[in-house]
Amino acid sequence: KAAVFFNLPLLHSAAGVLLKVKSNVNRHLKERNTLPKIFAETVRRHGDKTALIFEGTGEKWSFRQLDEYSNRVANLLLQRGFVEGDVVALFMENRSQYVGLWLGMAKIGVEAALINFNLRLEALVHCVTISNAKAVVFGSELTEAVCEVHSSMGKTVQMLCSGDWDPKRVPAGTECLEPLLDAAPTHLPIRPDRCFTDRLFYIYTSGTTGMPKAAIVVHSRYYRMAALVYYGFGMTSDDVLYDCLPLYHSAGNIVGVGQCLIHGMTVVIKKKFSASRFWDDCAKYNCTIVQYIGEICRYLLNQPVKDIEGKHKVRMALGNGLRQSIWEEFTSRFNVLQIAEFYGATECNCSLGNFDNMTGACGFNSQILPFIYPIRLVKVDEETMELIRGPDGVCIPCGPGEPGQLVGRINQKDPLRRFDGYVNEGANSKKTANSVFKKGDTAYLSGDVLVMDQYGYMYFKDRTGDTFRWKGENVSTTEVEGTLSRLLDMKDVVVYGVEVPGAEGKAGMAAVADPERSTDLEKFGKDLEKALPPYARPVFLRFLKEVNKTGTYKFQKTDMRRDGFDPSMVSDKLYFLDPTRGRYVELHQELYSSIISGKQKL
Ligand SMILES: *[C@@H]1O[C@H](CO)[C@@H](O)[C@H](O)[C@H]1NC(C)=O
Ligand SMILES: *[C@@H]1O[C@H](CO)[C@@H](O)[C@H](O)[C@H]1NC(C)=O
Ligand SMILES: *[C@@H]1O[C@H](CO)[C@@H](O)[C@H](O)[C@H]1NC(C)=O
Ligand SMILES: *[C@@H]1O[C@H](CO)[C@@H](O)[C@H](O)[C@H]1NC(C)=O
Ligand SMILES: *[C@@H]1O[C@H](CO)[C@@H](O)[C@H](O)[C@H]1NC(C)=O
Ligand SMILES: *[C@H]1O[C@H](CO)[C@@H](O)[C@H](O)[C@H]1NC(C)=O
Repeated sequence: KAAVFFNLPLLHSAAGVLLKVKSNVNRHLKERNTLPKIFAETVRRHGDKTALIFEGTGEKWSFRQLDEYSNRVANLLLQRGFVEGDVVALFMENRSQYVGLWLGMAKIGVEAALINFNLRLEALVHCVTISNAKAVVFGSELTEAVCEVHSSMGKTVQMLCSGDWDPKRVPAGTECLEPLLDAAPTHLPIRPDRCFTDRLFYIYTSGTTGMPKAAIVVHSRYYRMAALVYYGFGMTSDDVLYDCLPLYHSAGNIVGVGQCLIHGMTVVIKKKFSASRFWDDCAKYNCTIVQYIGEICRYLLNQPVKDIEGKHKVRMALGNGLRQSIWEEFTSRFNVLQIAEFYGATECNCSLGNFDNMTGACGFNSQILPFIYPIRLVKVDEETMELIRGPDGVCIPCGPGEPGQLVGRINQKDPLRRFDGYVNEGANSKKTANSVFKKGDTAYLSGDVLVMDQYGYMYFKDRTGDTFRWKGENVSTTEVEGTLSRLLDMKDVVVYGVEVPGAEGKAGMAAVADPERSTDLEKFGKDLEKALPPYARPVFLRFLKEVNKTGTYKFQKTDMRRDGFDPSMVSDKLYFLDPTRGRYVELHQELYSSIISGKQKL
């Protein structure tokens, strides 16, 4: 086995960050602090400084204004009989009051369920129902979506509408929020006896399959996620952060907005990511940090070169999912000095951070600090994600270069390492396993495959279940997507495996969003031969106008996987990589039949 060479100065500073956050968490625990109490301290320090800027309306709120607004929310809910532990669903798109609403609820121990504003019908009802919400606060822009499902929600659920409302269009009994808030007192409500490990709000994990799950976010988790990023990447309260991510997710609402509430940073909230306006906004507001997620960086590279893209003050891009294939192009073209790539899900305790700007890495291994941060990579069947265990029944740790699932040991007594789980209990058991580090322990399963190099740097390899096997090799869809997209001028490319009767494993298929039909297949085939080994080259291609994405720009593969490569099922143009000719040919019904029958070799 190759040895791992640790970068000692890096480990030193990372250990420092962890210990700092840990000691802060312990202090907040001891003082029975909560996020609203920490925010009160931020208001005391920063008062009239701008807390939030809402790009779009240009509205600015100082820390004091945000505090007063959230006090009104808290007082209104108290008047309405809401008590600690009640849940209120928040369903709004572009409301500048979003942060003030959930913060106000938190001030009296009411928990917000942050509902994805793209949801409709069953999924929307599901999310509201599992949260047990007593009220729904919705933005007037979503009136129609609310009307569609109102009859399926409990009769006792109070409805409050924010914005330009029309009493004739909203469900019967709906009240308009703003006049009620204007009438509510601005003084600080009496604080409930909540502590750092109590529930703050719920965030729904964007299941690419099945219904969303509500993940519990406790005060300490909110603090920890925001603080690890703040200290780990050396931010200051003078930074200005550009946050164009949805506020119903942890990246936008915790990692981004948390810097405002906890550390007094000005945060610019953009209602919706816009690739063409991105650098203009950054320049306009003097932003020094931008957030990214998923495919945002690729969309920016896809834009025509503009003067403004080099004339901003952005020094750091913070996020996760920047593909290795475009990492350097991104930093050099946009002149961003540091990529602060981190890894970590809302409900996961095994976060990682690339604290020293190492190209392509999302963090580093801390085997050397097992007592501070017990995480590791363990061997799995990459296709099924099943853990591979040794003769003693314990999982097998990976060496350098060996891909494995990231796991974190669970210790419920340690606030940094507890697992708060999901609202629906059944969902919990799939995310934890026993005897992972040693016999009888419990660990959190991230579901993601990473690989570590000999220096201990960790690189993201693939999402859950996204690896498939073809010709005896493991194909990482994330890697292939990155390569194809680069070859195809940054187009959206989705890669997945499809079953072919009689063939072992799954054949690779790539769906390419190409509305203008500008792909030169001849050239693409040649480029592919240089860029990818034979087993990783997609056997089938599907060209379509656009691919479906989640609110956080993750591709939705389920439908396409189901459609497969049957020309009678798919109206888009399909192609097949003819192995004898080494080029893509159109896939028509006859060719399809001969592939299915095994006559045509793959
Ligand atoms: C929200 O967005 C909709 C559509 O984009 C717009 O009509 C409405 O005025 C916006 N409301 C606010 C409060 O920004
Ligand atoms: C951005 O910085 C410039 C120069 O320091 C200053 O004149 C301008 O007012 C700032 N803009 C904002 C929105 O703070
Ligand atoms: C980070 O790495 C890039 C090259 O990938 C380099 O240009 C930049 O100067 C580095 N930034 C810092 C802060 O070291
Ligand atoms: C593919 O992954 C499995 C486990 O997931 C492993 O046993 C096998 O060796 C891998 N194959 C290759 C060619 O890397
Ligand atoms: C995209 O989503 C829509 C609506 O859910 C669905 O009808 C359509 O089939 C999807 N498209 C693809 C290519 O999967
Ligand atoms: C991750 O969260 C789990 C669940 O609470 C916890 O037990 C574990 O210690 C955490 N891991 C790390 C590395 O913080």
